[in-house]
Amino acid sequence: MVFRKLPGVSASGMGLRLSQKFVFLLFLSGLVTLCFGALFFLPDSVRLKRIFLSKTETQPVTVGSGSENDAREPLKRPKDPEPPRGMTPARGETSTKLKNLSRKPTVSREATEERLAAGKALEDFTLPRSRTESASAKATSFARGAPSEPFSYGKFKGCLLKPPLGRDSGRPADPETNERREKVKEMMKFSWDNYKSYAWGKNELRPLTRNGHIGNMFGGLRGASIIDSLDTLYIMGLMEEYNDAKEWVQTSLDLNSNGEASLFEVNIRYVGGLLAAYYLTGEEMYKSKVMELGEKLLPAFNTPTGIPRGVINLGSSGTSWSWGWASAGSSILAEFGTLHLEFVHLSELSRNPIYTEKVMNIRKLLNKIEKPHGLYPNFLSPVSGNWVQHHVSIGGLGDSFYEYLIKSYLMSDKTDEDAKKMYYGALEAIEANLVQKSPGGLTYMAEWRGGILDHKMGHLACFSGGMIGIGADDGAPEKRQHFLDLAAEITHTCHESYTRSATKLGPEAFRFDGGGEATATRLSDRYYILRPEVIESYMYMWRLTHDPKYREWGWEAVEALEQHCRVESGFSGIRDVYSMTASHDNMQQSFFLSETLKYLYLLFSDDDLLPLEDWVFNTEAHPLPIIRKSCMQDEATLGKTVSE
Ligand code: DMJ
Repeated sequence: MVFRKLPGVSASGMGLRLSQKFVFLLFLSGLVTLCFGALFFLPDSVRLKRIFLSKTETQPVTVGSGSENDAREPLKRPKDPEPPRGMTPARGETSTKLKNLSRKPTVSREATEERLAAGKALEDFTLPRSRTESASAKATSFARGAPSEPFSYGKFKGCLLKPPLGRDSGRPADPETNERREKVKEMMKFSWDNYKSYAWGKNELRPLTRNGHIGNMFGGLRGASIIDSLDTLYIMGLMEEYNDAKEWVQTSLDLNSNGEASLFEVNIRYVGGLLAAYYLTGEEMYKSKVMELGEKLLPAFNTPTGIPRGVINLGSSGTSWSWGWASAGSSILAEFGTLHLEFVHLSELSRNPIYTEKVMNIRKLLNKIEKPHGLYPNFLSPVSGNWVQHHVSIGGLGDSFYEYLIKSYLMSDKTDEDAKKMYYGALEAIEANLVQKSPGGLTYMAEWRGGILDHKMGHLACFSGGMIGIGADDGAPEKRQHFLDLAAEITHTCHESYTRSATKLGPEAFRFDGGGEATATRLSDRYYILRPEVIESYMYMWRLTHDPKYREWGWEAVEALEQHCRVESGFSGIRDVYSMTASHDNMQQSFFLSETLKYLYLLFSDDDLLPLEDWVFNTEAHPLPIIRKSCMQDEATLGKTVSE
């Protein structure tokens, strides 16, 4: 609009009429409001925004949907962008690639190990150029106190107490146990082959419709089943399959995605899977991939408290959001509390302390904040650093936070005293407030809602048998036997939730009120999606006690999986564990390959396959080595390798 003096019209000031002035002012104030308002829509990382809104909360944009029942694997996943493709297999798309892959010469596990022993894989770690520059700039500013030498794979192997794969790849002497182990290996091969035939490169297999599932938990990253399977295939000696997986990571894993991902899921599956593959094989390619990915996760921590939000854009914006279903823009305990193991290893490999600093900051905040009855509620504001709701659970939303406390202590070669203190403190509060005994004598972990107990235990909470078991030995001397007994009791209860169903598989959640015990009372809790937690506890309890019942229980699970979940083209979850007429959910979850089958295989193997003296498993069952700082810094161990 152009303002000019009109002839013969009385005017004042700039020669504008009063009404024109008013319109002009109105326009100006509208413009200013618009500009200021626009600041709220800028990503957190934009400087302008930080200048103007530094002290205030930048309203978190919320995305996706999910269920408060399970932060680790939201049941109501954010809307699936890939509609089922009916019975049309994804074969056409992948067959050429598969043909090419099958022509590649197979590298045997022995050859990989020999090559490593000869020190050929010990090239210096290099990041892609642009990332190296920014990573090294950060490294310089944080370098004080960090070891200056680059990570040496040879030295790392020299610091292991035992060979990772044991004497004979963990093959048990007892023929029946070995037969059972072979059966589990066959299940893995069957799951893998079908994934490869029908869903290659997608995230998961839909075994009924014979196609791939992408989902939107991984922000456009693909191949979740491949990354999750690398270490399982390797320890099972399925080398042709392992080599196909490795080849895919090398040539087709595209980290330049621009989608919105769950920070937690990408961390436990992709970061964990790549780290484990690197530590087991020494292939530098895994290391550079995981470092590239790790750096993409860092912007999630750009919040006023440094507590990351749940969803992150993996593209250059690095914008992050809270889950739409999480109370008041909060972050979830089981999500931001399940980064520690992987991030410490990212620092270990890159010699860049920034990753450790990010997770230590979370630790510090949680340590300092007041806890109701010593418990850690599931929702925390990344802005104020305060709890948002007083809901406490050892199952979904809370679970792996506790797991990572004790595993951080173990992975630090028992030097991380804060983790130890926090773990045993939390366990004491859990015992005082949540652990219950049913009238029928079953020990279980109830949930806690602001002081009111909900007498329900989720399948997810069944990992706690194993967790309490591996932490028993480092508890106060007078408590050790008690912890081991508690671990056994919880594992027993979880086994009961399986034996009390028609299929001998356990429901998603079971209750101890309304007349029943260890059974699901709600229709919506009756499903089983190939989850590992109960079998995970059998595996740990077997290693800790060698009570043969754990192997028997594991075998019962194998038989039930075979009978109810095996379909023509893979394994599928079922909708009702109490019905013998199977209704399949058409999903072969990637954690079935990574966790359920791996834990079963370890259960029927000798203890020297991935010995607990050297390895901790992340929450997706990816083995990460215990970091022996003093050994790694010791000159004498340079070049030393443990003989396989
Ligand atoms: C896995 O992704 C991990 O075990 C996670 O910690 C929980 N949910 C699934 C398995 O149930």
